[in-house]
Amino acid sequence: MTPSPSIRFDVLTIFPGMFAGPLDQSILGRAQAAGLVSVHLHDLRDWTHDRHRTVDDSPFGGGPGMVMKPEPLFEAIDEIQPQAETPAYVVFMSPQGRRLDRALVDELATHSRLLLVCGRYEGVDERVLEHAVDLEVSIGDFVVSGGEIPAMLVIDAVARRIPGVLGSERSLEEETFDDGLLEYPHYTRPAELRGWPVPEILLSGHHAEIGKWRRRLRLLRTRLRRPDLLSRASLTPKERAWLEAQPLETGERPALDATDERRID
Ligand code: 9D3
Repeated sequence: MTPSPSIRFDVLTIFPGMFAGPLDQSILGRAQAAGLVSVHLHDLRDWTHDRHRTVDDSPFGGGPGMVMKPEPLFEAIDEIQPQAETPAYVVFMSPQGRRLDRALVDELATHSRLLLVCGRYEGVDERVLEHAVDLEVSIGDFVVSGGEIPAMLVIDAVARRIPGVLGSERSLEEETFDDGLLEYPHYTRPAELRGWPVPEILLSGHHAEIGKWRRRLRLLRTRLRRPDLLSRASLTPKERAWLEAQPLETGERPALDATDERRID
């Protein structure tokens, strides 16, 4: 038996209670029960020294909002780091960070231990970022209320890259068929619902034809919704030529109308 790689997440937050539900369900719950993933939550206020357990202060130089005080963060990180054999790669969740994508998820999954630090308030004292943080990560160009939900998202996405976390057949599938295209549309029973039929081909039992139909829809749908993905997707020259020849409005439902900004024409 080869040992299964596992990953440990430490999370530093003023809201550890936010993490209980989401991480204990479904795939992540099973992965934790199987010992493939562990999540250790730490309440930043445990490293304050005043009666009010203060973690923020007003910014030097003035301006709106509050800043996370550096001392509780430094002391917490110093105490959490030796709690396991390997020191953690320290990630600060921040709107100023590197945008999370598949490549970054894979990079993060190469570490056996991640310490995710969740920000609140307008920001954190810059010295923490300079001296205690390895990487700042953003989940996208929109504002959320703090680093906790972004950290959960990182845990979910990174844990899925650990062998055994998904069903073995499913993770294999994700490796083998990761051709950079969007998925084909899915249907289940009933074959007709409120007058809306399932595409006839799917009921035909002609598996080769169904496979071709699905591939065509994946190509058309990727071009319509995410043309940015096509340059790096694995298409045969024949498929590229076929797609070039298709009218732009093919293969999508009418709900995508002329004003839809995803249209490329
Ligand atoms: C007014 C300037 N805002 C910066 C865009 C202040 C601000 C808003 C929200 C500062 C921090 C936050 C809390 N957000 C996060 O901590 C956060 C976040 C995000 O808002 N978007 C995308 N990724 C992330 S990761 C952490």
